[in-house]
Amino acid sequence: MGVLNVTPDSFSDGGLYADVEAAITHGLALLAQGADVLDIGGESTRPGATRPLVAEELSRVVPVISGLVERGAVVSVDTMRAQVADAALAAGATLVNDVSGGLADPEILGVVADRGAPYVAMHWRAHATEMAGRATYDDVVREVGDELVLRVQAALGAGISADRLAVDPGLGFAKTAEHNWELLRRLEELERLGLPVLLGASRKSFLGSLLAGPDGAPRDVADREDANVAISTLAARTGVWCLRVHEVRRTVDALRVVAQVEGREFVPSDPAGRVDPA
Ligand code: PMM
Repeated sequence: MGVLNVTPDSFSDGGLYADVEAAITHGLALLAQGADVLDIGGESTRPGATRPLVAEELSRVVPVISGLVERGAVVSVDTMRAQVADAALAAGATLVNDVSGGLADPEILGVVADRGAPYVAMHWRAHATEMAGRATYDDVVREVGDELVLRVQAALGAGISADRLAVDPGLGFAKTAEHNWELLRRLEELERLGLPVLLGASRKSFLGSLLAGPDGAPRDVADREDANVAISTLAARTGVWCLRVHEVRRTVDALRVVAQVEGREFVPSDPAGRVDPA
């Protein structure tokens, strides 16, 4: 899954693709590098970010989604809002990636159910202005799993079928760096949910801290990609279904290596089925 943030303020690529044509060009480049799906988001969730108005979010994502779908892309919309999910699906998006797992706007679950779209429920506790204060756990892996079970139950209750669901532990969302590492150490434990797992390390700040220089300054965002590829490689070995990344080619190379080592052929799945968690 290639990340395409059409926001002025996302931490890694904010402002780069705010213009529709620039966004479409970048999306096509990610597809050429081997992305199966493009995840288009119009709201930055970086720690402390303020929310855009609904109209703003719609005007950012809908033209980019239509433009890329017209050019044959399979598109996911990264939104917590029912109204945006509905407009995105109407514009041709296939999948809804909700970082709040239906907590921010519970109506999103009904919209997804009505349209029969695949849905990714990410672990989330609070909006970006409050999430740092919610990063307290006794056992982060158990609690993230338990809270995801509740989100899955809500999705099923709203009518989304089990074979349309995937989950994501939400690296960096109401989690400290140590929480993220613990989740990565024990990723297999999420298998108890019985659902495909999506993972997005996408150059987040825990990688910047790990790679800090001798002066303690975090490694620059643009220079965290090798660490990101290492995570993708390890995650692929544990059977993660989907990796959400900014640099597609390097991740695809890593996945090809993993497939080779595991004695499998690397075959990107077919365009119709490739974003179907089932
Ligand atoms: N991270 C971000 C945005 N959307 N969606 C899912 N499913 N999982 C994530 O970890 C996730 C997400 C924020 O990171 P970005 O700035 O790289 O988009």
